[in-house]
Amino acid sequence: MKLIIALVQDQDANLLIEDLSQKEYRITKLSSTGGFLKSGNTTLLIGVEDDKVAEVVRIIEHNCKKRKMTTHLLNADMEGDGFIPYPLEVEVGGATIFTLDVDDYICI
Ligand code: 2BA
Repeated sequence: MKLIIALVQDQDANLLIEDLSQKEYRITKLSSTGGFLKSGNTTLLIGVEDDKVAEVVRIIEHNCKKRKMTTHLLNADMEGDGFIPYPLEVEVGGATIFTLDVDDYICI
């Protein structure tokens, strides 16, 4: 069994969850915050059999779009004291996906 951890944009989360649920995947949705933009995003935990990982990744890819976002906030690794005087544009998404081996799966 695998645990898929998918970081997606909030705008894509509802349709993605609907799509996965219709195909009977079980999902936990967590509200999360991106470390760089410091804005909200969504983390999904999806436990699946090994042979379903590729299908889930395809469904995520189908529902999650790339978007351009701008920030004026400085990060810890940038020089300066708070704000960037010009907008910094970054491309976010479609999705960041981690796939982990699951040692044990117990529902009591
Ligand atoms: P954020 O950390 O808010 O990052 C938003 C977008 O900003 C990233 O999009 C990337 O395009 C850009 N970015 C991030 N760090 C940067 C840096 N040091 N310098 C310049 N640009 C930077 P995505 O790569 O699509 O990531 C979207 C969200 O997925 C991230 O939001 C974060 O919450 C999560 N994520 C991405 N990679 C991750 C990782 N390796 N570990 C944990 N979370 C990750």
